Amino acid sequence: MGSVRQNLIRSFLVISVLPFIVPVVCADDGYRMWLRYEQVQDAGLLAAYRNAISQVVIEESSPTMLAVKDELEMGLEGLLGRPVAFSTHITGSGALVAGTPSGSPLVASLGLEGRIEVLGADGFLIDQVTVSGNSAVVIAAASDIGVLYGAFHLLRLLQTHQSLSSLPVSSSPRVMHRVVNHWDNIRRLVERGYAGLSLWEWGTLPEYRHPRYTDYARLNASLGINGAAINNVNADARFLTGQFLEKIAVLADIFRPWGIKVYLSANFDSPRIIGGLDTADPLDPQVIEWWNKKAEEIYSYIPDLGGFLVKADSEGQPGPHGYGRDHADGANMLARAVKPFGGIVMWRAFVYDPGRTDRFREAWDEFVPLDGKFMDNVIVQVKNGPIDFQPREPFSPLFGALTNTNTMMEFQVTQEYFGFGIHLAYKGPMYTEILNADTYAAGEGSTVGMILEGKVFDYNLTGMAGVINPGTDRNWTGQPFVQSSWYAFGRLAWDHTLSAEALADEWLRMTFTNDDRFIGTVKEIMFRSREAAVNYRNPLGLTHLYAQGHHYGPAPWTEHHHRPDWGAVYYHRADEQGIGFDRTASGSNAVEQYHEPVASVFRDIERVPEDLLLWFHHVSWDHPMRSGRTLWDELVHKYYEGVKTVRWMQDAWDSVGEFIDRERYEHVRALLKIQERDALRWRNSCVLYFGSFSGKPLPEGLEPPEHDLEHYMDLERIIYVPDPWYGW
Ligand code: BDP
Repeated sequence: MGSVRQNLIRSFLVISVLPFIVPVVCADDGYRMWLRYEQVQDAGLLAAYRNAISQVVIEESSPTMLAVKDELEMGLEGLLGRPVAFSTHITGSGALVAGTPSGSPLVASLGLEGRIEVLGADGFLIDQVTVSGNSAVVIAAASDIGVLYGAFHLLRLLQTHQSLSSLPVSSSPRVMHRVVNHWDNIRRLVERGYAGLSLWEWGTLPEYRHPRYTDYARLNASLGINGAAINNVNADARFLTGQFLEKIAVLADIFRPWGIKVYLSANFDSPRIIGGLDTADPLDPQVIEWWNKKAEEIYSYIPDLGGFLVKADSEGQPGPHGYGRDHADGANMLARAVKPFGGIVMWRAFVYDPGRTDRFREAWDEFVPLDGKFMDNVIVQVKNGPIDFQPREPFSPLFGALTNTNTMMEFQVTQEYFGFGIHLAYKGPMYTEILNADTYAAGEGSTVGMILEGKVFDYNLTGMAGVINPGTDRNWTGQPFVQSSWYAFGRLAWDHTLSAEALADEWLRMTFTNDDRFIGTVKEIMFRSREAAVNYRNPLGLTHLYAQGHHYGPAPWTEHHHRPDWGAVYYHRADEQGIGFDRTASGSNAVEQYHEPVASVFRDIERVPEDLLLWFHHVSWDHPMRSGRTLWDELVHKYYEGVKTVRWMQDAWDSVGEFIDRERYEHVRALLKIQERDALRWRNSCVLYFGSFSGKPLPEGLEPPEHDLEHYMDLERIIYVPDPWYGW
């Protein structure tokens, strides 16, 4: 974090000559993300914090406790605007004590064991205590990692200007495996990444330990993330060879003190590709033996590898089907190989074959018959919706259907379907919409979040994964607000009951400023941004109208003859009568995959939520909507509303420029301009194209599209696609 010290010195100089409360706006390139640790500007709070914490007492010296020490040192010095003394014993009032009862006699003497035990290994407690007449704040946990999470939480309280009188706080994670997934390739191009090259420098590892690796681990650990699958699920088998394992082992060493385990995406055909066998049949003894040996070798490099992540029999990736076997055969073979080392297998359920009736149905149809057949160190990783990370999908019906198979969530943080590294689209509300959805799998209250937590079915492994996009861009994510979705994902993986609003608030305070004038406006921008993204692309339950391949601009006209489910017309099914995909009994009947009463609600055109309408019904253009408009008019209005919101976002952002640094202000401002251009193109393309079916005019009072449909169809070929991985 090279610029931290410089910024601190600058802030200190300004603060020492001016009275408190003068906004200090320093240059910021976004590198520090939400761990900025700028000095607290509120004079009263600053004094209270300085009073409460004037020294830090840490008795333990494990690598993780050294990480705790480093983080507290940097964080407190920044926030309090002065160095804080570190020692192994209390010298007076105002101590911050951090440790575990088993490693710190001081923490053990506080009699907190009972309160700590109930929090589990990763949980923490922060409280005010008195030690020999001195008041102190204690961060206590059963493990060093728990202390680390507590330290980050305390720093977050200070960063967001919380009063310490709200102590005690205690917290523990609701799921076990809180994992980020990288879609990074050996060539360092990041699939759907949009923020530079892969963070992992294969050319200089294992010798060079780029400082960014540690900062990456800190950022994730601050959220409670405890796993990172470092390579693309479209996996290159060479990652499993010694040449790369040696490099990956160094990453694992760097991440370990921060509580982050490395996972590897494994290519199912590795025994053939790098092993010299002529089959990868999961029941073939030679193949089994190959994987057992391979696991042994991998664990000799990385003794605490988390395990494998596998995309099999999906979009051209090899898998057990190629050998006449099923997903359970494939997953269990790998699970047996890693079991002796404590590893697990995250087996993805993102599967769909060409030519079946309805892509929506396929994951459920393939996995439900296998329920109960997976080993207990397998966890099936399911995308939030039945299709593919679209701006709005109903929850995947697999949540609630796998009663005897560990099931985890896969969210996407990177903006594959949300405008890449350019558009502003905070995904927090999308995540909570899914997590809070009630599946009714075991009666009312069986929300997706409760299922993930293992509260509905008896899962022995629980987890949540997020596909993140950091790359070599100085601010890690390209569009700065992608950081907010990463933040929200990580915090929700810790506790799915948190609200997207509270998380936006926290993130803004930590990432930009605590000035309420800024927070109020920008929180609203964030909140409206997701719905805008839905509205200008695919409102009312339309989906996947993207140009195929890169998924940036609109191409609702695309037909794919070999893979109909890779063309947009497959999804919207517009004709002269109406639009939408009939998934009721008269169509694919995918609604039957949901429990009651969800199935009945989705199947009923009068009761289905309107924002999911066209996911489940082919609806006549004249269908009356709740607004009193016809479906056609409503659809067009939604498209126009999307653009209007983006224009509002631009104005709102302009109005708060004075509260933050120029760099990030101007960056976002420029990106919003591009977003407006793109939103217009989406709106005009879709309205003109669908109008060619409905034959209806634009509702009165709306500005007509500037060009005709042919013009917008041409743009699909002409306009540069900002994604080096895709290759334009
Ligand atoms: C799709 C992406 C593709 C991924 C795939 C997956 O377009 O790049 O490989 O998901 O999740 O959304 O496997």
